[in-house]
Amino acid sequence: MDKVFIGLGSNLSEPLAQLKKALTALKKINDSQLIKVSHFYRSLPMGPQDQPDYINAVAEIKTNLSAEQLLDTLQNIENEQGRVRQQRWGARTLDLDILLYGDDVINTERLTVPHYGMKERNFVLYPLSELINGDFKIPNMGTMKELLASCSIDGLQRLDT
Ligand code: ROI
Repeated sequence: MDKVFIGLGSNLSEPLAQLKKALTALKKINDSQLIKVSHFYRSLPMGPQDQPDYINAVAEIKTNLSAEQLLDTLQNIENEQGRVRQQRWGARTLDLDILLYGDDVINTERLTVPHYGMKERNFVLYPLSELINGDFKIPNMGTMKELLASCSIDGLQRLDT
């Protein structure tokens, strides 16, 4: 089985409830197991500022699905939770991103893994750092520790839920 990390984000229609519902859906994915979930974080929007704050988290799963099969499954979950694809960088009900898929490097039309934006995104790196240790090498990006050291925690607030 491959160890996979998934980024969750929402800033519409009760974001906290959206993430909880998404985690319930992640538990039910075929040939997979939900292993761990980070704390939830409140984060300032990256992109246009005239949108609500986000709630973000990262989940670890183990899966026998291929990356493409997993992507299909995650897109189904997004769609079931009313995802509409609006403008790039705009508000969204639910985003589920494959951050890491084992130590695979994937560059296809549909998928870029490790996720291209993760090193600039504190709302990805900080929750992810709860689940993997500092010496872990993210393919093509460096260690978790190095990435954290060059990513400001500004605008990110860990929640107690
Ligand atoms: N900003 C934050 N804080 N969290 C997100 O999950 C998020 N997702 C996005 C964009 C629009 C880039 N901004 C975000 O897709």
